[in-house]
Amino acid sequence: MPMNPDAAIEVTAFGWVPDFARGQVRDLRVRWALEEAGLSYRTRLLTGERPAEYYREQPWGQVPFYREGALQLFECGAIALHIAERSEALLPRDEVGRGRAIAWLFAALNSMDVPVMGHVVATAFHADEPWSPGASRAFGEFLRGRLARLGDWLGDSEWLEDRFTVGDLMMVATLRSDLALEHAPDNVVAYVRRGEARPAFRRALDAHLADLSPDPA
Ligand SMILES: N[C@@H](CCC(=O)N[C@@H](CS)C(=O)NCC(=O)O)C(=O)O
Repeated sequence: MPMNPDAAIEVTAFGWVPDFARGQVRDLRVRWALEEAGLSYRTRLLTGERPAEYYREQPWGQVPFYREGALQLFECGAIALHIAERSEALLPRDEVGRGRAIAWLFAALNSMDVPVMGHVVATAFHADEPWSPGASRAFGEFLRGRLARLGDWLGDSEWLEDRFTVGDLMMVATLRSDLALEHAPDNVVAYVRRGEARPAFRRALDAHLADLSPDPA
């Protein structure tokens, strides 16, 4: 869906981030879910210092933040689930399919995001610390174990269950950084590339990048 300044749904994103974060900020996950669901949205871009009031919206001052009428949501998982409830493209209607999709959504944000973020923080964010190499090795090993099991689960399947769901959206989004994928078996890398090839993902990525100014405010 094209972005629409009159849309009822507003997504808060950053108006500038450093190069390494472009294409990785989590508003992209929300945009992708909206694209899959066929829902149009507008963006509110945060630039410069975050205003004190913003911490009353997102307790840590982070993005994404989602507003739709009286509903205000933070946490990309909660937002993605809310969007998925509106569209069978993301959440099967039958109880079993719906439950499995939600289980994978939690798995992405818990079982997988913890080792991914631990590895990123230890390896990249604190690269200059003396403890970085040891912590990076430990998280790398933890992550490799999780990715190997995910590869076993996937085998040669296209998606985590018998069709694409919000669980795949969140799993692909969680894994699509070089630091994570360098530890992944080939079938997991192919799975992530399959997710990134979806037209809805491409539209979301283009819109995310188009909203980012080249210079900090
Ligand atoms: N658990 C939150 C994490 C959000 C998050 O980490 N946002 C990052 C961008 S991807 C952010 O706003 N970072 C700036 C900061 O923490 O000050 C979610 O999944 O929505």
